Amino acid sequence: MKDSNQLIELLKGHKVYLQTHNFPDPDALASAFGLQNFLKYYGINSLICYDGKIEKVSTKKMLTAFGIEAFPKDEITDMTSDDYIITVDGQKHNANFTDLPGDEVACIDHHPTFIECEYKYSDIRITGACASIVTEYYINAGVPLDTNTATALLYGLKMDTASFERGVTDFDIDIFKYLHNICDKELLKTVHNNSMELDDLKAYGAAIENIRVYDNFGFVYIPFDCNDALVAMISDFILALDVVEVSVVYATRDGGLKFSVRSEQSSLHAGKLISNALSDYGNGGGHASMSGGVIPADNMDKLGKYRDLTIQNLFLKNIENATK
Ligand SMILES: [Mn+2]
Repeated sequence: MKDSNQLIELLKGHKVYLQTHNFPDPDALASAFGLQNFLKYYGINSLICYDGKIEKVSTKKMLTAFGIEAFPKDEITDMTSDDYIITVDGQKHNANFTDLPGDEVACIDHHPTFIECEYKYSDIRITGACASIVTEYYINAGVPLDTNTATALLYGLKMDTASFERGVTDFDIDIFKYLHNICDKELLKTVHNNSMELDDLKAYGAAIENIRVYDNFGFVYIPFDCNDALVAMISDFILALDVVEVSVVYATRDGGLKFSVRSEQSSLHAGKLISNALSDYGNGGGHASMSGGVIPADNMDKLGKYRDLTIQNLFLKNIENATK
């Protein structure tokens, strides 16, 4: 168990930023918000920041619903190398984590580490959501958790675990029980409904039209720009098919390709699969059950004339190797 006093002592007297991974999702924002309020209890003010955009309308709505203030990096012009950064729901050196001027002194995350980084305070645990780790800070330190913050944390936990069906641990369930008793159930329902956007339907349509299934491997290309969250949603959607146990979904993105992989097979690690499959063309990584990656625009030529076939073969070859 981590002693949050160490974190408080470390931050005292410094300007503190809570940086989430780029293109933050509900868990990243809820975790940063929860941590921000936790630190406030000790008189430490902090600012939530991120690179990229908040693309989903539902995630933007979440900010309004819970009163979360988060700033894109372009709006933060006065950060210096003396300022302290806590990386939340992500780690320094990751492809989805922009290196800002501040000093990354602390990390609170629930993803596996791909590139080691020395933090003065590090709390990295593999759980369903980063929000669970942040909630435990309140419990262990006996810091009062208000209804609004609890509801935000529960929303993050719910979203990141696909309503407790993905990557969920006993720890997450204990935390759920705790948050469930405090949260505003009506508010949670309001934020949770209305999460589908009209544009999403277009992507679902393309997925239904383009899906190819080989054994229990589902493969979808969406021939237009989709945000990261939507690519991930389509991947979950494909996985819901009874015959599909591994899904690979990719869409056009900034001239390159954005990938999302899901695996229900315990013998097939989604993070390793994408990392290996894309190693010569781009990068990727993630959990055993879910992962993501990109092929940047510069490397698109490398895929050759039969791009989709090349990609498909990269994955099939690696699936074959992994399950040998
Ligand atoms: Mn997360």
